[in-house]
Amino acid sequence: MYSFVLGAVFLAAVQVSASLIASPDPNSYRCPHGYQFYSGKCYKVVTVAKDHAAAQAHCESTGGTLASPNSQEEIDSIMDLVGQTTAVPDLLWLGYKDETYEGTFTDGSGKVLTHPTWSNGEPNNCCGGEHCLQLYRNSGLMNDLGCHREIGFVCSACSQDLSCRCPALWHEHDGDCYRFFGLPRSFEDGEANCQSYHNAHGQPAHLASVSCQAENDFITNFIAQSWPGQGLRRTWIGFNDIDHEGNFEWTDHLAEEYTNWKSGEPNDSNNNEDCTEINFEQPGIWNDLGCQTKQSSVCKMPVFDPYGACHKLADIITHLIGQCSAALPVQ
Ligand SMILES: *[C@@H]1O[C@H](CO)[C@@H](O)[C@H](O)[C@H]1NC(C)=O
Ligand SMILES: [Ca+2]
Ligand SMILES: [Ca+2]
Ligand SMILES: [Ca+2]
Ligand SMILES: [Ca+2]
Repeated sequence: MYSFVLGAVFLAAVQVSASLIASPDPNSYRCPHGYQFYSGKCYKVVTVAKDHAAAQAHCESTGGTLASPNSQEEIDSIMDLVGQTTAVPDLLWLGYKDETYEGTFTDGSGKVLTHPTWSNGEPNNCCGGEHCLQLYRNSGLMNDLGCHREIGFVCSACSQDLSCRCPALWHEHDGDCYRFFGLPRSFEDGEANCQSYHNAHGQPAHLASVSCQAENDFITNFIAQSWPGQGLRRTWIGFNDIDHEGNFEWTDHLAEEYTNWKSGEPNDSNNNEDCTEINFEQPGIWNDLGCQTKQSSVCKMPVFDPYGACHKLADIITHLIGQCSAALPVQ
């Protein structure tokens, strides 16, 4: 009897979740104000003409970023929304730029454009330099255009659903969100900068921890991609022995044994090296260094997962009837 009741509750829960996934109520997705949920993300087509920097600032001030589609599917979504909007200018900004490394278009999170749909003869870096990516309203094809031009644009933002789990400009990889910051900062300032960001659970970012070789490889490539053409970027990660000399700990309290020190490191040179950098002399290699050194930093936070706080079936049921959602603050 008891197991029958439990079974019925289980089935009901499965049915409720299946119906939620199959026919989502658009209002159940939490998009920033003014954004429209479409095919897994939130979008906003802006018809007021702005230059690229002002367009990006507008998107950021409304909780998103300039849209940076990287699949035909996402371009199709954007074209659908553009088609449903009136008075859209012929030219629209997307988020990619190649001003850092000519010919390589990246968005603000370091994501490289890998599936461009260039218009014939583009990108041509015409007329003394064109470094911003523009979409044609009618064809959905791309062109590089001077960033100062004032045209329409498309913002996108994360909806707090299962498909879009990192904040704007953060890169999702294997259950975490990463972001590279090129502005030179001390270890402490780098960590404080990371902690000024959080996911929709309210969990803050920290300087990245590294749990295994695969993650070390990912972070190494991510740094290289985020700043293409700039050589090896020595970058803070979260490992430090500030509290107890010789006893290294992660700022996010990760408890894993993995390290990737250069041989002879950590050497606590001049009794004054308590913080860890990656990319010391060779890609991916660690060194301890004085914490006041100012250099790049890489941050990491767990992805937002609406069910992550609710692993147990009972918790999922509670979530579905609305109580658990109190633990999931709207961003
Ligand atoms: C100790 O590490 C520093 C880098 O933090 C390096 O410049 C120095 O050469 C190392 N010292 C020795 C003796 O290996
Ligand atoms: Ca260019
Ligand atoms: Ca062009
Ligand atoms: Ca030390
Ligand atoms: Ca050292």
